[in-house]
Amino acid sequence: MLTEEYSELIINPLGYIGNTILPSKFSLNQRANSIENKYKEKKLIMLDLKILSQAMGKLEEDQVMELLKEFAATNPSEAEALDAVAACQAGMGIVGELFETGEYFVGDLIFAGELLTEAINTLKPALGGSGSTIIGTILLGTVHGDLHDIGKNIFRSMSEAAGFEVVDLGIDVAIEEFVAKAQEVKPQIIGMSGVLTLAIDSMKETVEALKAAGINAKIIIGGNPVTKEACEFVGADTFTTNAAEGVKICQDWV
Ligand code: B12
Repeated sequence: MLTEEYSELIINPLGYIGNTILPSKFSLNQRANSIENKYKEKKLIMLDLKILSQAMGKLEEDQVMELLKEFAATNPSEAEALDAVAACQAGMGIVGELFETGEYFVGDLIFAGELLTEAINTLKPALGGSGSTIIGTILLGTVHGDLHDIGKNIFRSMSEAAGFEVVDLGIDVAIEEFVAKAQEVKPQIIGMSGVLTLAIDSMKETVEALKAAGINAKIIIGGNPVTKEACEFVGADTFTTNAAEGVKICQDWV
């Protein structure tokens, strides 16, 4: 896994290679070259996830894009790209905190959303190509009252790459729209996204309406505020705050 080996290397950036300390007779250059070779050997990349999160939190567009373009050029694996997505997500946590403390304003949230979309687009090639065989259909949308869609879009891209056909209803999706589309496309799975606290109530209302209409698709909810308790309250089958985990669950369901 990238993160473990990578953290070894960032904790000890020059003197160590994995658990091996290079004897001091080696010059700094030799040490640096050996580290570079070690990266090459293990197909590791010189992406500092902590610096990426911080740059994202500080909304340093040039730094974020430079880091990610260099990273994408190394042809990272999907797991490595997911580590980078998680680092970007952590950066959004910093943005959220600075918004709450009054240092950032709505304009900064808008910019953060644009920067995150740009960042994820750079990582998309590594997040999997589109599957040729359709393994199932997912009806997806951000629930009513909520306009956030970056996490939903990540889940959509990854589900499509895994072979799902995704019918994406977009953002602020009315309950009736979920119900009507579910009756029309008869998906095996319904995915609901939301990052506002109020999204949990919207999810509950939507799930109740779907059940009342006799729709028996599996229901998965995702987004920052979802928890086990929220899932029970909503009446969904499961929940996750991680798109990759969500895709695995959906694969197990079909
Ligand atoms: C960017 C952003 C915006 C952008 C959104 C742009 C866009 N196109 O989405 C804009 C500027 C529009 C915005 C608006 C607002 N925002 Co805003 N926003 C954010 C911010 C900084 C990042 C959100 C984000 O994209 N996170 C990164 C993604 C990748 O994470 P994620 O959504 O959790 O998704 C991951 C998983 O959860 C999962 N996933 C997501 N969905 C699904 C679905 C399924 C089915 C599955 C399986 C998985 C899955 O996959 C993803 C990858 O792993 C957050 C701060 C934060 N900490 O999150 C605030 C935040 C969510 N916003 C907040 C607020 C208050 C607002 C506004 C009310 C501000 C205002 N005064 O106008 C408005 C609300 C508008 C509305 N009605 O929705 C608050 C919410 C507070 C609350 N508790 O409700 C937050 C938490 C900031 C804060 N700390 O105060 N925002």
